[in-house]
Amino acid sequence: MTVLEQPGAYRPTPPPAWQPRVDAAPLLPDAEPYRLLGTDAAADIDPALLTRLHRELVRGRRYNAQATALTRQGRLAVYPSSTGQEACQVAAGLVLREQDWLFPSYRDTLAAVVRGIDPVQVLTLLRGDWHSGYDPRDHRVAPLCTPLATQLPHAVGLAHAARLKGDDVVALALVGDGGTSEGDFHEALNFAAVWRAPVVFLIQNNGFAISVPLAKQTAAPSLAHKAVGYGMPGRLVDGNDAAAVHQVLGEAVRRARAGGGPTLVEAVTYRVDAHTNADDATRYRSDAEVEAWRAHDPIDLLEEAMRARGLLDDQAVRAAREAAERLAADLRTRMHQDPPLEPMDLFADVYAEKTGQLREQAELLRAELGAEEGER
Ligand SMILES: Cc1ncc(C[n+]2csc(CCOP(=O)(O)OP(=O)(O)O)c2C)c(N)n1
Ligand SMILES: [Mg+2]
Repeated sequence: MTVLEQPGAYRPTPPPAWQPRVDAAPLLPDAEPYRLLGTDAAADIDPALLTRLHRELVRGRRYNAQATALTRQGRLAVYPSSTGQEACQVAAGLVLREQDWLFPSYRDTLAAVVRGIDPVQVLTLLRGDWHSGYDPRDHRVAPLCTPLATQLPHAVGLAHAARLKGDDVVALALVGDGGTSEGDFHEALNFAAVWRAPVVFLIQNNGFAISVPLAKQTAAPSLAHKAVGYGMPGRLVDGNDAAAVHQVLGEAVRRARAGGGPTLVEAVTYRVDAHTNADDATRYRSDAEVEAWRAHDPIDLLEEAMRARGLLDDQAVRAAREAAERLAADLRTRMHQDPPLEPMDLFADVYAEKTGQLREQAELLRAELGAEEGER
């Protein structure tokens, strides 16, 4: 007879795993989105940072307007504008060190531009010309990701691998409010916390997943609260306050770099334009709602705070706008040129080794191109 078979002899004690392992309270986000601009603490922000943020916000607004115009001229297949969300985009593009990695979604082209990639290269995917117009390794920016939230496990994998190798690398992954409902979001956050991976997740909560408002997406108190369930801190920040987003992301990046593990940041912002140029937003939201958010505009908030400190005058605003016009003019000129395209490139760089199906498709295309050539 074994001890397990003796009645009353085996009284297992609960294993320690059932007990809470960390105190939940320090992980909880603030009740209200954190703000800096317009508060007393704004007096301490580095003037050089404010000037940089301002220049990039103004350039970003113009870049979005120009890219949207290019869709009407048939030069871009589709454009998901980040107008209204520039504070998140600019902060994400500026907050990393050179060796760090950014993992953007399709909406985060401005963050990639701010990080230093040529805007024409950034827009190549949305033009439909190539898989990605830039080499991710050149600027440590992963390809723009259209399948929702799939960039998040990639970011965790890269960050975890860097840590195992002893490389000083932090990954910053961007995702939308809608993307938080994907399984990839759960898997990425869970493993990031278990492995204490040096990764920061930034949710840009812009109110909608195409036409679906956040209230239909989740019953959570906030998206930042989701962090607690994974055992990482959640931060809630005003996504239109560029200084606040930059500070909160900066703290999270430093924490990750120091071995403190991941952070989930929810930036509350608003998608002022439609989902893309192909969407009619008037079908699911009111003009009054959009106007209310225009009154909380990221550029206005920053300009007000800078003028209050004597850090911005009309001449500086004019100079920022002129720089933005130069970017737009350059984008127009170069996006109106037809790039030389090699159709067979469609099959390059998809897999290290082409699958049978891809080889078959490549042969079909080659035959078709050959036939066209013969007809000429
Ligand atoms: C896995 C997957 N499912 C569905 C879609 C179609 N889709 C494209 S954008 C989008 C809405 C995403 O909303 P959100 O995550 O809030 O990002 P936003 O567009 O607001 O920046 C959906 C459902 C997709 N791209 N990928
Ligand atoms: Mg959204």
